[in-house]
Formats: sequence, structure tokens, C-alpha cells
Amino acid sequence: MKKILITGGAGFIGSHVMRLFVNKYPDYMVVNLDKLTYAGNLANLSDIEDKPNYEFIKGDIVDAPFIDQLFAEHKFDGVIHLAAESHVDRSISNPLEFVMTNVIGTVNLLNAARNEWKDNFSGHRFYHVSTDEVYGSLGETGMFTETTAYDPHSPYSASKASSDHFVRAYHDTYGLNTVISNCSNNYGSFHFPEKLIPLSINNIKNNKPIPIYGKGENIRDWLWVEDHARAIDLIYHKAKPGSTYNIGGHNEWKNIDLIQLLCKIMDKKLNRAEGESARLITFVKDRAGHDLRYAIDSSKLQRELGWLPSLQFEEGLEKTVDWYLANEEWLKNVTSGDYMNYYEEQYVKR
Ligand code: NAD
Ligand code: TDX
Repeated sequence: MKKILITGGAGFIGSHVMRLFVNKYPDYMVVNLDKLTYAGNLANLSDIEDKPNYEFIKGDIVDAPFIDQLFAEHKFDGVIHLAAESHVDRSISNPLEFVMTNVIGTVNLLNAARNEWKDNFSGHRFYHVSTDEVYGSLGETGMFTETTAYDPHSPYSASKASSDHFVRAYHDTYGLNTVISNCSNNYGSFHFPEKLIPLSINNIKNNKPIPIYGKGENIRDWLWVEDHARAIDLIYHKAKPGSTYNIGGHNEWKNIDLIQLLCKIMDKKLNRAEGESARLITFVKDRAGHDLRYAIDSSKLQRELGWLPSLQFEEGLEKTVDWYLANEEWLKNVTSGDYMNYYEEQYVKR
């Protein structure tokens, strides 16, 4: 039985990857290592927690001796590394936490893998999940390809860029069998409501202002999270050692247009008069260093591994709204406690 370590499996994307692997590969033992920060939630995995091929371990990737021991004990065949601090606004107020988890945590995993797998690198895969934000910001035209030069602007993207460089360095220097993917903005179920789409759904539902940074002109390329998980499965199993793939939805939206569409869907779902939810739109102070536009060219992934996104955005957004409206308890649980303190600092006090 193959044993795979997935880090950050209790987070948004990680929980979808966990679910896919546990259900699709009953002959893999899938181990979820997660610190359970504010963003990690075992309720995201309640449907698979009793499966015989799933194991949860609570732990911190920043703790090097713990990671070394974990690798020595479990003899993993491969790693899919998603654990990270992931929210740009939090990185602006607390950059060091992003350096610790995203850079040091990644290097700790690389060191443990290198040490444990040194006699057979080719038989063990280290998959690092990264973001399109490492490429910086586009103007009105063009797309990020796998060879676009890195140009990160936020402490979050700088920390992700740094971790990508370390992963490549461990391939080039030591021969570790690494692969990296850089994906655009994900959306879907279990998305923590500090990010634009779930935050807006929650605020619309509760008749609270929808905070739009600047003029809402910034553009993101949105991908259904389950399509990202499918891409990760393909890349983990099929990519060549040392390779990189971009993953994106070919689905660019200006923030303000996206929120208008969301308001329309919410009016319908909540039986509100047309235009009622859009009255909640409130333009607020822009994010510092706010990247204007992201757009991903994922043609390499399509050409080499046959991956394509499965859902139209309108359909995916409606499904997402339905999920949040049907999962009030989940939303209530994650929007209590610490999250409310963060919300106050980010949106109310400034
Ligand atoms: P998330 O914030 O929802 O989840 C992160 C998970 O990592 C949480 O479960 C958290 O508890 C865990 N974690 C954090 N610090 C840890 C530590 N020190 N040790 C162990 N576990 C720790 O993040 P997400 O949105 O699911 O993103 C997952 C990965 O995908 C990240 O690496 C992120 O950079 C990348 N990514 C995200 C997006 C997106 O749109 N969300 C897009 C592209 C790439
Ligand atoms: O309240 C808000 N108002 C607003 O206008 C928030 C939270 C965001 N925004 C804007 C900022 C961005 O232009 O909406 C856009 C999307 O913002 P986020 O949801 O915070 O995502 P983004 O900053 O684009 O980063 C996301 O995609 C890439 C993830 O959080 C990252 O982890 C991933 O790497």
C-alpha cells in the first residue's frame, strides 16, 4: 500500500484534494498533516474521516525535529504540500508568519524528504502546490506561462515565490523528484470567508456591506476548486521530475463584475427584489500593493496531460452560493471567535 502525505489537508483546497485521493485511491494510505490554524477545520473532512485509508496527524511544518521524525516513522512514498498561510491581507499585517510557514516549513519538508529518500529519489515524489501570484501583476493583455519571470509584490506571494525557488533548488542540486504547479484563484465549498467570494456571500446573506477594494477594477482568473484537485491528481501521477504546470480557468473577472453577478444570484436565492443585494456594495481603501490582473495560460497542462476545467463560472458560482446557504452551521462555526477579531481590524477599525 502506497503512503502519501498531504499537508494542509484541513484547509480549503487541501480538503478537496484529500477527499479526491481518499475516495479514488482505496489502495493508498493518505495521511493529512495539519496544524489546524484558524484556516484548518476538520469539519471540512467529516465525510471521509472514518475511511480506513485516511489518517489525521496534528502538527506544525515549522517544527523541524517533528517533521524529521514523522518522515522516519511513516516512510512516505510521496508528498503533496499545500500547508501555507494563504491570505494576502494577513500577510500585509504579519509577514513573518508567512516566512515561517511558507518558506521555513517548506524547507523543513524538503530536508526530511531528501534525507529519507536519498537512496531512491526517482521513486518518491515531492509535489509543491503554489500560486499564480508569484508571477506578479499583468497589464491589460498577456497571460502567465510557466516561463514568466517571478515578480511577487505581497509578503504572501514573496513567501510562495521563495518556497518555489527552494523546491527547484532541491531538484537541481540534490536530484529530488519535485514538481510544482501554480494555480489561479480557486472558489467553491469550504472556502474560508475571509476571501472575496465567501466573504461576500456571508455579508450579503447578513445584509452587511460588501467591501470592494479600490474601484473594483482588479481582475482575477477563477477556477472551480474541484478542477484544481483533479489537476493536482493528474500532475502528481504523470508529470516529469522537475517540471512545472500552470493551472487556470480561462475565466477572468473584474472584481466589481463578479460581485454584481453574485448579487444577482443572491437576490434570486434569497427571494429579494432585483438590485437589493447590490446596494450593499461599498468601496473601501485599496489593498496595499494590490496586483491589477492575473491570467493563467494553462495550455501546457491541457496539451501534455489532457486537463481542462469542467465548469462554467456562472454554474460554479451558483453551486457555491447553494452550498453556503445549505451549510449555515459550518459558516457560523468558522465566523466566530478569532475570525471576528480579524474582521474588526481589517474592515471596521481602519
Ligand atoms: P487555506 O488557508 O484554506 O489552508 C491552509 C491549511 O494549511 C490550513 O488547514 C492550515 O491549518 C494549514 N497550515 C497552515 N500553517 C501550517 C503549519 N505551519 N503546519 C501545518 N499546517 C499548516 O489555504 P488554501 O486556500 O487551501 O491553499 C492551499 C495551498 O494552495 C496554499 O499553499 C496556497 O498558497 C495554494 N493556492 C491557493 C489558491 C487559492 O485560491 N486559495 C490558489 C493557488 C494556490
Ligand atoms: O474584502 C475584499 N475585497 C476585495 O475587493 C477581499 C478579501 C478581496 N478583495 C479583492 C482583492 C483581490 O483583487 O478581491 C480579489 C480577490 O481577493 P482574495 O479573495 O483575497 O484573493 P487573492 O488576493 O486574489 O488571492 C487568492 O488567490 C491566489 C488566494 O487567497 C491565494 O491564496 C492564492 O494564492
